[in-house]
Amino acid sequence: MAIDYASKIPNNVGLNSNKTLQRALEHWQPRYLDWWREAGPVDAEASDVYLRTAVSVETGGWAQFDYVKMPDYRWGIFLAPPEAGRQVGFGQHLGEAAWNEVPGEYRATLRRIIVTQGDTEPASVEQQRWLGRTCPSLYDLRNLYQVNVEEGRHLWAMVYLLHAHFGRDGREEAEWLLERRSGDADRPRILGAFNEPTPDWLSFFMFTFLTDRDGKYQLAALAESGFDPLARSCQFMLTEEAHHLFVGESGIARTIKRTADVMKANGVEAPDQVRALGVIDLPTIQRYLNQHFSVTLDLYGSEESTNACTFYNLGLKGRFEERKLDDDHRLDHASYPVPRLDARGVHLEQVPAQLALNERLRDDYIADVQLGIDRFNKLLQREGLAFRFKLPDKGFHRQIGTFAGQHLSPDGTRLTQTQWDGWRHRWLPSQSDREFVASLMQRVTEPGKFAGWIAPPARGIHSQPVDFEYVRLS
Ligand code: BYC
Ligand code: FE
Ligand code: FE
Repeated sequence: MAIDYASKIPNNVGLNSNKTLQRALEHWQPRYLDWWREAGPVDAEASDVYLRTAVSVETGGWAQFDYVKMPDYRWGIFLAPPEAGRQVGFGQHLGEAAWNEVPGEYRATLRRIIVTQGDTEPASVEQQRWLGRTCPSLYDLRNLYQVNVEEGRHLWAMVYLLHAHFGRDGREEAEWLLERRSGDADRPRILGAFNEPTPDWLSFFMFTFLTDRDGKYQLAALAESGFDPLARSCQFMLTEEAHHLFVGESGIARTIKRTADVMKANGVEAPDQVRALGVIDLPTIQRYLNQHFSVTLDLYGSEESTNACTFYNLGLKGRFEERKLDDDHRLDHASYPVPRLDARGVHLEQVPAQLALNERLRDDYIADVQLGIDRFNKLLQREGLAFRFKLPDKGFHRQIGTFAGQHLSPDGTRLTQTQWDGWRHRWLPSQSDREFVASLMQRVTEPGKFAGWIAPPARGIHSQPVDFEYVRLS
């Protein structure tokens, strides 16, 4: 399924044959570019960036690498190929033909899901706006820009659905998606994590390792949707997501590697001695991990949610890999354990599975993050270091659901306010941690050279050497 690149808006949805929709999107396009210039990556307008662009949505055929100026990137609308005879795979419409149009009574609910998803995409670009100024290498700068243009395209994917299926309301929502701004006091982005700053590259790698992984799990749940255009949009977005997760995980691994090398070469372990050698000490990396993990856990919503129950029953949002699960896909009689707090502490309680879908997705996510942590710990083991990373308890530092307003330590012990105030700096990045990390963020732009706090990658992008000129700065 080739993509029509002759059009102003590259697409594989036959935009040419729907002039009204085409005009509406062509009207939105310049406003999108205004947003990109105002809120997207700084100093990047004129640089040539070695980017991957989607050219078809077939396996293996969707990535073409070449130098592109980012404002000329061909943002477009690409749906995964349709699946003949696809049926709704869960909920009360199980087994009915999947919908190509929004069922009337589900409009408001579905629009809300799409707007929430769409809002995160430009938010992340805004959060990452300033990072180009402190890139540790051209290789990393290129990866940042690749993530940025693809998050921009994910916004396009959701805006297409709003324009194509939600009429005037959808067009208004598409405008507002360009109006809200990450961290803005008056018009913030919708979800908490997307209003947090991403001030340095350690935060960026944590964000792409942890928060883009929420993207993976939420998109996978939406890729099961009975509303076929949403399912196919999300399937294609997931293929791009894999690279974002790679950028995060490999970025953290390279940071750990560099620290380990310096620690061994100098025979030091104490954090201040490690810092004096210009690398990030492992306990600081752990605190950044705690911060980003806990903020991202909030993105799954409350443990028990009637919203999630409705999304599932109506066939709008499934579970992770719903199709591979071996049960009745209705969950009328199933239960699922959720954490509850009482005077004694945290315990698990079985509740109706339909109400616990947020918790289940969060648990699936946590298991996936743990695999990444295991890989970091293998790396430490290979390096002969005793330090190990550990995910904090899921109740640690939470703002949404059962644990909101409570204080738990990373090992899950309930704390008083005074204990929390006294100890939180051990577990979350302090002002001085952030200042230290910021002090290392020196821009390196000579091909093949890397900032002192991070190891080079094992290989380059798309078989290019590591010292390839991934960005030709203007
Ligand atoms: N911050 O019933 P509840 C990505 C609200 S990331 C602020 O528990 P529900 C990406 C909630 O909206 C994937 N508010 O929640 C990653 C509700 O509001 P109302 C993004 C929050 O609805 C990196 C109320 O609290 N996609 O793609 O079951 C880079 C009660 O909530 C938060 C999606 O999230 C929060 N953290 O679940 C780029 C998928 N959590 O009704 C991109 C679409 C909850 O009182 N979204 N609230 O006004 C959804 O499926 C659901 O909206 C949520 C929340 C899972 C987010
Ligand atoms: Fe995305
Ligand atoms: Fe992403």
